Amino acid sequence: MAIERTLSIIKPDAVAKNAIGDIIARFEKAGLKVVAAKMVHLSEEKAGGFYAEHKERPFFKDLVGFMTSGPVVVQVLEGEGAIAKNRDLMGATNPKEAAPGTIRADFAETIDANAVHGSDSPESAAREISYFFGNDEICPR
Ligand code: RTP
Ligand code: MG
Repeated sequence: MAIERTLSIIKPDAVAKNAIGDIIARFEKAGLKVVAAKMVHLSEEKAGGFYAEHKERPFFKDLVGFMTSGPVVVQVLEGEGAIAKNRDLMGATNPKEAAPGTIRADFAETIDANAVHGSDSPESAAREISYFFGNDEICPR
């Protein structure tokens, strides 16, 4: 399988729980490398633009409110099949449906505050990575 990059966000609920290290350890143990990372408190504009695909959905306002409620940690993860691997590690969107041992099963309580984001396709990964990082902020290793 090809080496890919994907965008991961540790969301405000997981940052507030002091779970940044535990979550990044799961990525590293699964063979993914962090090649870019920063902590940022998103503005409404930045969070809304990030989730623009959901603009017309009933949960959009709550989603932007949640994503701007505290700092997040944004990372680029690199590795074999990184996009699907990260989605597998995350578990289902609704933590109540997430498989045991996944990040959302272990760190999230609700569908609104579900601990992590991960790109869902090569196209969204490319868009999301460039939404947060310039080429000079990504460190191949
Ligand atoms: P994410 O984009 O954050 O990685 O999550 P996802 O792909 O698993 O889910 P997505 O469909 O892209 O939805 C983005 C976020 O919106 C919230 N959501 N709420 N109330 C609802 O029915 C509902 N559906 C989605 C979730 O917080 C989800 O992570
Ligand atoms: Mg999504």
